[in-house]
Amino acid sequence: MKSLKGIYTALLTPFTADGKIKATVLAELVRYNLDLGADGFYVCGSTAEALMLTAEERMEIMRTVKENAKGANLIAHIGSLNERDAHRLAAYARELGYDLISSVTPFYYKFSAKEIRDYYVRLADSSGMKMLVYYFPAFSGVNMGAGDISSLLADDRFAGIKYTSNDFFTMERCKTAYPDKLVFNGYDEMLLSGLVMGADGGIGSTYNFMADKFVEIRRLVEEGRIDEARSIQQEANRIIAVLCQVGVMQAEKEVMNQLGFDFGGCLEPFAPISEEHRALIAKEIVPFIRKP
Ligand code: MN9
Repeated sequence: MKSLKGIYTALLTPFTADGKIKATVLAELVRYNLDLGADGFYVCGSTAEALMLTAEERMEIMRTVKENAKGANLIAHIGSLNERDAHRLAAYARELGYDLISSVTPFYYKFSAKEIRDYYVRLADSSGMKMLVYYFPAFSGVNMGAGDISSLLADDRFAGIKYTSNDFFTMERCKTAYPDKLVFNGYDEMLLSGLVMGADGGIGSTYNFMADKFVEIRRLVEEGRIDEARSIQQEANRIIAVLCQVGVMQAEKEVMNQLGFDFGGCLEPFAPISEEHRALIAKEIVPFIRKP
């Protein structure tokens, strides 16, 4: 049974000016991340702008990544408020041979804990795939305590959780209660914190061009070399601070463009990046990133 622990890039999606997916550039991104040492890919998540895409577009991304991932671990985010689409995408993930499916907690309509649990159970049962809960309260507006999360992790259908929160007390309580379940740290700027509290790895958007840094942080933590790990986290965080100043998604795509990928920009409603921000990225980020 292969390990699903490790560093997973939450892949960005390259688009043409009229919003079509650039499959060849996405394939180049996958190969670049394999060279950076990524253990796997989190496909069609927030970072991919997947919630702004059709089911067919998401299937094209899932297929393109599978064709180029060279056996790396694959997790498909199949979540949607259109649960019919979510079931179609979950079935497609199984057909392609993905390792896990994942979904953001159903949002907007303030669903109850039981409605959220039943949503996950239906998707796992209909696809026969194990589910990785995507917990991102800052974006979804759905807050769960250790009790709610534990009621999910107690069930065999759940492989674990992508935990994008700075509440490391709750993370530690869940990991201690369910040591065999996967817990992935979701905020890249806090990977070291998550790892020392028991996370099995990380899933992140800045990994698209910094996976090598995060692979090294995880290796150093495993060797107990915390001070060295912290130095690399500080290096990554200086870059992440600039990304946050610009707008994470728009900035990340501009980094890819300046690294030589014909990546394009974000889909509307995201605003295009300014010339001032392009210059800031050229000065403060790209010189410190490993070139393809
Ligand atoms: O899980 C990720 N972001 C998105 C949260 O999914 C959009 C992170 O990788 C952040 O982008 C990163 C920078 O704040 O930690």
